[in-house]
Amino acid sequence: ESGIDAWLRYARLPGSVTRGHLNSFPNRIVVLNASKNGPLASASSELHKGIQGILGLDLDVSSSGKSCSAQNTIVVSTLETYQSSCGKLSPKLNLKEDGYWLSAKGKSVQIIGQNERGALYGAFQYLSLLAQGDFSEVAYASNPSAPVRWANQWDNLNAATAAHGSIERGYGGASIFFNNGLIKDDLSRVPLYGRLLASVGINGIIINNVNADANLLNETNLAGVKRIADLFRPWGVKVGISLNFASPQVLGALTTFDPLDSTVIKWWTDKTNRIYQLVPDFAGYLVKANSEGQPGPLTYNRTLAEGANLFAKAIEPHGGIVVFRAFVYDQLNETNWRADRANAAVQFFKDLDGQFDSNVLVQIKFGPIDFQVREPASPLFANLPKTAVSIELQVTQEYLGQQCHLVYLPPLWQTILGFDMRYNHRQSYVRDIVSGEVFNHKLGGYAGVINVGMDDTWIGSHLAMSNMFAFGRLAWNPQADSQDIIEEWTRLTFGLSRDVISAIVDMSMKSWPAYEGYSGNLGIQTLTDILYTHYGANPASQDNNGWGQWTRADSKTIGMDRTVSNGTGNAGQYPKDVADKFEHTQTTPDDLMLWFHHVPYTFKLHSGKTVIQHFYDAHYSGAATVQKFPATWKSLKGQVDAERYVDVLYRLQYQAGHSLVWRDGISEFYRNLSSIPDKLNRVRNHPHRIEAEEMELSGFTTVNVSPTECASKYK
Ligand code: BDP
Repeated sequence: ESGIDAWLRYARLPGSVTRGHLNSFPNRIVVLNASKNGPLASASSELHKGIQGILGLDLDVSSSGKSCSAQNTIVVSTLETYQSSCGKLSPKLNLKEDGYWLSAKGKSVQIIGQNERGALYGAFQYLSLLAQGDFSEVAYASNPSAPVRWANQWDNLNAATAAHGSIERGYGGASIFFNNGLIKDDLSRVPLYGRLLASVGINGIIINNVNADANLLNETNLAGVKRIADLFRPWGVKVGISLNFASPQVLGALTTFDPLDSTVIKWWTDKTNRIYQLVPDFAGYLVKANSEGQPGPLTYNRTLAEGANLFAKAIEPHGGIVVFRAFVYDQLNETNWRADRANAAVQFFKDLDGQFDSNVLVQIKFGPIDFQVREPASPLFANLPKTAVSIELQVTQEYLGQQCHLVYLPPLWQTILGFDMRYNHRQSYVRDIVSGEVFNHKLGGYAGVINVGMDDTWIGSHLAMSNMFAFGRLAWNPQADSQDIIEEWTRLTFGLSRDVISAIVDMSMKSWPAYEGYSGNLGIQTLTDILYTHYGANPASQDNNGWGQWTRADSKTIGMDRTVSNGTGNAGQYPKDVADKFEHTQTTPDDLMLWFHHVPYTFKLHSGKTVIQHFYDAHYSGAATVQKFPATWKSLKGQVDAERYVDVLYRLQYQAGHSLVWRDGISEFYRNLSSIPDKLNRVRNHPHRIEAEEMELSGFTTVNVSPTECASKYK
């Protein structure tokens, strides 16, 4: 169990579960009118393989026969083919693009997709039921919440090792796509990744870093992009790429990259036409422009919309889309108390509403800053009624423990997706804005920064894969229950043992609140190293930095004042009902108090605790929660295969230890700064902790530790 098959292991069910079901199981799979190497063909081979693995049955597979009489048969088809060869399906189906109908009644199973991709999704859904030992009769249609459900990879073209390209914020090894500035010869991981993505309804992928290398557009690499697209196509995953805005200059040797210049327009049009010659179903472009040093249209005094539309016009005749990232910010003057990076997206984009072409999708990070452990939903979601938008979530745990900490993310994502923006005083959940429903857009959707690599565990940790699984499930149905998702994932990944399921579900559901507890609470953001690594405790780096991620902590007070009356005005970027709520401490929830307000450490929260005592308590209880994880996991010994048992245990023990570093580092930092002691007298007083500098180990010497909070006596 290396992890390579993730949740698609198709492990044989025990006889006690299959008893009575094998005799009444269909004996063949019939696929109607499958295109060559398309998703229907994958559906059929996957069903065959899955049923063989799960049930030990070797079904006949055919593409003809008396398929319409569904007796003894699993029929797999698109709706159109089915209706033309077999007549109307009843009930009448209202399938959206990529949707499916799944009916399983004893020996008769129908898997009917709105398109081939939908049929593949239905097949995976059916296999998931079987793999969980669920033989109950079902008959239902399922449709995705939004048309765009894409993985974003931040892979670089350069070499991280001799053999593979690096991945920005990737924790699962080197790139599966690139090597030494080129696309790899060995792309054998690509179809395996496509299979995982398809199994949870992901229909597109951006293969390279948003900090994009123009060389991806050279002829050799475009031939490689075609090879990658050919390998993803059977899984219904369309390929797109991130663009470097200055490509016409850096690659094309033009003297300019001005988006309104005719030579630039021609350059991009030719490039786009060439891409579509090679990849006729190319998904589109992702663009990070004028952000964190990336080139963009502002250099030429053109608007961001003019920049986006440059690509939109080139790609429109081919049916592609342009995803333009809203992650553009400035306001990094820390001495100015009205400066606020959180304001940037709305300030850059609000006035452009209505100026984007209809095939542009503006991709918005879930919160106004950057994938922090707690943020309010980005106000930009409620400021672009005339523009199609999507939400960007991060599976790779950049600020959230980098796969060395178990942090199950759906509960965090759902605080955002379920947030009601009250646009025009009407119910307007973020999930309904990104689906296109609230403002009536055809386009809309989800991007997940996933960053799988060459590691057998894909993203670097077995348990973290539940986040990738859940990203797909939530993009399909943002109202799905987080706990149901982790239960399903656990059964598929670790089998049906009740102990294993309850242990993993319990740890996962507790993990985000625990991580928030020991890494930064009350909306102060993740108090991690902000300068570069984004890993480990470093509260001092949260001020005096040029990244606009500030706590504004001094010896008496803490928090960003984002009110309209006194602060940065950020609260006022939300629609009125919400703005009014965030403007005042009385109506701001505790978990966002320091996001919106600058208050004394002695400020009393709604809970009745002071801010400083809440800090201490939360850091202790968060760490205490994860202290129990190793013991919980050890209780499963013998019920989990040895390979994954050892790997997971190692990580949970590490997390338990690192949570103490977090707890003590943060608690002592604020104890020193505020001079207010912990009422329970825990801070600075940790009798059972083993101090590294007091240990002896040959070959090791004592050194000073930076940041100092992360070691007692700074050693
Ligand atoms: C930040 C990451 C950086 C990304 C940037 C982005 O630290 O590596 O390039 O976001 O999303 O969080 O563009």
